[in-house]
Amino acid sequence: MILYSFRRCPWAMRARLALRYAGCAVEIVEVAMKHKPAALLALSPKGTVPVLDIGAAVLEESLDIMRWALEQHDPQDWRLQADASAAQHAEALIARNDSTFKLQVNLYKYAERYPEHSRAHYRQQAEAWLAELEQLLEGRPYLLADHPSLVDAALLPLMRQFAGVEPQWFAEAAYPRVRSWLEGWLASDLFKAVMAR
Ligand SMILES: N[C@@H](CCC(=O)N[C@@H](CS)C(=O)NCC(=O)O)C(=O)O
Repeated sequence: MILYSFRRCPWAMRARLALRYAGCAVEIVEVAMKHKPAALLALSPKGTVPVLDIGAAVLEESLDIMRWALEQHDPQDWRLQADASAAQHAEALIARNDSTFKLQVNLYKYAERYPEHSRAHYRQQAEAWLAELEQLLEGRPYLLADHPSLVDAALLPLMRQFAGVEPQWFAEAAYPRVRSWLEGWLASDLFKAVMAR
């Protein structure tokens, strides 16, 4: 199996996290985004990464890749099969992360391209999401359970990107649980392994 990936892409990151957690043996091909390999475009003309070629099928969305990986092996119940309402909540959070928060991070990170408002304004817009996650982390180390799950892995790469825009602001912001949740993931063997060069 081949995963077409780009090391710093948040969507590729979360696909690699799930594949590695599930112990799937994949060959990772690092794509030069300005020179996408013909083999990738032949499999997936839309030209985004990650793309997973499993032989019988091609998965072109990071979330599909994550779900496929967890179907292979899910020793810590990342799918939250033991708690149906948490699993539903996970879907809703991931959907908002991938739509609203993604747009907010884009505006915040590239504020100079959207001069209608200041970077601080775009950051404030995104803060509602941080406040919501902060509440979820009250009394537990992960977003929806006492153990890591799909939603943590799906959300953390974009939060990492958000935190990296103004690291000093993030370090001092009123979201200590989000900060330690993120720091814990970034320091984990799993995350380090998927970011290794
Ligand atoms: N919804 C897609 C998003 C993937 C995506 O947008 N990846 C970016 C890189 S971070 C990409 O490949 N963009 C195409 C390009 O830059 O040419 C997924 O979750 O897999």
